[in-house]
Order: sequence, then structure tokens, then C-alpha cells
Amino acid sequence: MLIKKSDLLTIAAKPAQYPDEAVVEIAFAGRSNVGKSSLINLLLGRKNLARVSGNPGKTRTINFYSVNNDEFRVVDLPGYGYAKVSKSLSENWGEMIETYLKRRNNLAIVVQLVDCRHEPSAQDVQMYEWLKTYELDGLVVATKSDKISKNEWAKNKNAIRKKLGMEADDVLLPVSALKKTGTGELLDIIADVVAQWEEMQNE
Ligand SMILES: Nc1nc2c(ncn2[C@@H]2O[C@H](COP(=O)(O)OP(=O)(O)OP(=O)(O)O)[C@@H](O)[C@H]2O)c(=O)[nH]1
Ligand SMILES: [Mg+2]
Repeated sequence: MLIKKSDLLTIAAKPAQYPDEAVVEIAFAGRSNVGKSSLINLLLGRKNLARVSGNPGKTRTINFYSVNNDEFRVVDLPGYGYAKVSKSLSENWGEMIETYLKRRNNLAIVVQLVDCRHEPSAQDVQMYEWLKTYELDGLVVATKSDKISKNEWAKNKNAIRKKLGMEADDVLLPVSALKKTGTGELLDIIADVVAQWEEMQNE
């Protein structure tokens, strides 16, 4: 899939601020600081489209990006699980994420991000189970693959699959936004999802 153009479409905190549902969306979810915004920039070939920060909790709204003049959209969700955020604020974020995931009719799949170095957290597991319930699961990206060796990855990938309860045909892809590796396959999967969605609309 060729990414020719990408733009920030809208920033939303509540459903009334979401864009229309005419275009298929691919959302990115994962704990704060896992690398969602960095991966979106890498995928879309833009350095600073989505804001990246060393401080967890950078993305606090739902950010909609339009790709190739609304051929599809990429949605950057706020990160969960950052302890230093006050409880009420983090509850608010959870609600923001859940509201979007639950009621978005044009959402085709959620790419869930986990850190390749660590066992998924309880919240990661909860998120994956939740995605399964809504049939939005099946694609997990392990970020920051530049930080571990091949041998470590061989071990960690099994641990990640097991902890999340991924099925044999669910996909787990290592990526590195630093080394710019691993996005080819991810883009291929996204292209398939977009094509399938379009087919469904034409039926
Ligand atoms: N080494 C390395 N660092 C990365 C990679 N991806 C992201 N980072 C760093 O991780 C930090 C967090 O990245 P973000 O992309 O802002 O993470 P996020 O998931 O969007 O975080 P929130 O917006 O807080 O939810 C930044 O300092 C990035 O530079 C990667 O593949 N390798
Ligand atoms: Mg972010």
C-alpha cells in the first residue's frame, strides 16, 4: 500500500466531536509510552504528524488522521495505564477509549501495541480480551524491537502470545520506529483490511 498523503483530520474527546463514519478506521491502542504515536508517524512516513514524547501520557485525546484523502483513517488513542495520572483522569481516559471502541461502526480493527521487552500488563490483557469480545482483535505489534536481541525476541514473543491469549492465526509483529523496521507487513495487513471493508460496503 502506498501512503501518498496524510493529514490530521480531527481531535476528539467525545463522540459529538468524532468525524463522520463514512470512512474505514484502523485504531492504535496500548499503554502510555509504548510507541503508538511513533509507529503512526513511521507508517505514514511523517516525522511529526502524531506528537511523540518521552513523557508518558502525551496523547490525551482521540486523534483522527486521514490517509490518501480519506481512503482510510488512522486513529491514535490515548494511552492507558500510566500510574502518575490522577485516578479520575485515567478513568476518564478509559471511558474515552471504551466509548470510541464500543460505538464506532466504521472501525475495522484495532492494532494493539505492547512493549517487546516486557510481559503484557494486566491492562494489556484486559484490552485484548475486550477487543476479542468486539471482534476487533488479532493484530498485535511489539514495539521498540531495537532494544532486544533476536534470541530475546524468540523467547518474548511466545510469552506475549501466551499472556494475551492470542490464537494461532492472530498476528504478532515486531517493529522499531527507531530503526524503521517491521512496517511492511503491517501496511500489507492494513491494506487487506481496508480492501475487505470496501468489499463489504459494496455487497
Ligand atoms: N528505542 C525506541 N524508542 C521508541 C520506539 N518507539 C517509540 N519510542 C520512544 O518511546 C517514547 C514514547 O513514544 P510515543 O510514540 O510518544 O508513545 P505513545 O504510545 O504515543 O505514548 P502516549 O501518547 O503517552 O500514550 C518516545 O520517547 C519515543 O521516542 C522504538 O521503536 N524504539
Ligand atoms: Mg501518543
